[in-house]
Amino acid sequence: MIYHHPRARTDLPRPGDALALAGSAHVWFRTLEAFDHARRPVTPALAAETLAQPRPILPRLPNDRPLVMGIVNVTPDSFSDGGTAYAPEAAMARAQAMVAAGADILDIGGESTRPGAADVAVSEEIARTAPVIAAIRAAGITTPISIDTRKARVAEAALAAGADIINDVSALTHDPDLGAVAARSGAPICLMHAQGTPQTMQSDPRYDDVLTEVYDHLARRIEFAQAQGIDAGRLITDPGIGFGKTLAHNLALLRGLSLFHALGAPILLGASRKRFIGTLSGVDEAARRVSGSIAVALMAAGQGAQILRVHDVAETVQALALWRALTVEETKR
Ligand code: HH2
Repeated sequence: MIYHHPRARTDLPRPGDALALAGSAHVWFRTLEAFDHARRPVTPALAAETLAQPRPILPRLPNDRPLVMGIVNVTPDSFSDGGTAYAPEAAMARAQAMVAAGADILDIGGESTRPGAADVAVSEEIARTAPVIAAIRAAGITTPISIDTRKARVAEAALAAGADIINDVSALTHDPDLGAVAARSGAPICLMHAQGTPQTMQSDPRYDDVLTEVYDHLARRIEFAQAQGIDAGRLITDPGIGFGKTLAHNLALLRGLSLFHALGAPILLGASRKRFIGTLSGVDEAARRVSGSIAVALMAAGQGAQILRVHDVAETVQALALWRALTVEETKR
C-alpha cells in the first residue's frame, strides 16, 4: 500500500499552484507526501488532481464547505445527551431546533454505541427511529436524514420513512444484510472504523501505527462495500474517534486526518463531546464539552473533512461561519 497524504492548508493568499482539497473553497494543498508501510518516502502513485476532485454526498448538499450533521439520539442511554431526546416529541423538537440552527444533515440513532452499551433489539430500534423520521418528514422538514444503525432492517425502515443516508459504525461488519439494503436503495453509506465492538472496544486498544492501520481497514471496507454492489460515489468514510482508541490514538488520527482523502470518499468526523475532550480539558460532564468540541471541529474543517457530526449545532455553525469567512479569498466572497 502506498499512502498519499495531502498537506492541508487554509492560510491566504493561496499560491497559484495550489489545488483545492477535495473541491473545498477553503482548504488547499500543494504538497502530496507519499510513503510506504514503514513510512519511507516513495514516488506518488496517484495524481494530485485526483485529490482535488469534489466529493458530492447528495445532489442537494453543497460540496465546497464542511457540512454540519446534528445528532438526535432517540435513546435512553447515550453517553453525551442520555435520554434527552428519547421521547418522540423531544426528538422532534431537537430535530426542529437543529434545522433552525443550520444543520445540513440530521443523524437519527436508536442504539447507543458508547463503550459498554448493550445491544438493542431490531424491533425496538425501529420503533425508536422510524416514527421520528416519519414525523420530521410529515412536518415538512426536507433536511437530509441519516440513520445511525448497524442493522439492515432498521436502515430499511428508516429509508422507507424518509431517511436518505445510512451511517454504519460497524462498516458492514455487523449485519450481513446491510450491504444489500444499501446497494438496492442507492443511499450513501458511511463506513466507520472501529476496533472491537461497543462492548469490548475500550478494554485495551492497540495499534502499531494507528493512522495507516485505520486507513488500511477503511480501504478494505470500501472494497467490500463495492463488492456488495454499492457505488464508489456513494461511500463516506470515518476514522471512528473513540471507537477502540486511546487518547493518543484519537490525537494521531485527528492530526493526520487529511490522509483519509486518498480513500476517494468524503470524510465524516464524530468527535463531539467525546471522552478525550473531557480528559484533555478536565471537564467531566459531557454536555459541558462544547468549546473543546468546536476546537476539534475547526481543526477537522481545516483538514478538509466534509461532514462534522455534532451535538451542538448552533455553536458549531457559528464557529464555521467565522472560519469560512477567514479562509476564503476576498475575491471569492
Ligand atoms: N459516534 C457515535 C455514534 N455514531 N457515527 C459516526 N459515523 N461517527 C462517529 O464518530 C459516531 C457515530 C457515538 O456518539 P453519540 O451518538 O453521541 O453517543 P451514543 O453512541 O452513546 O449514542
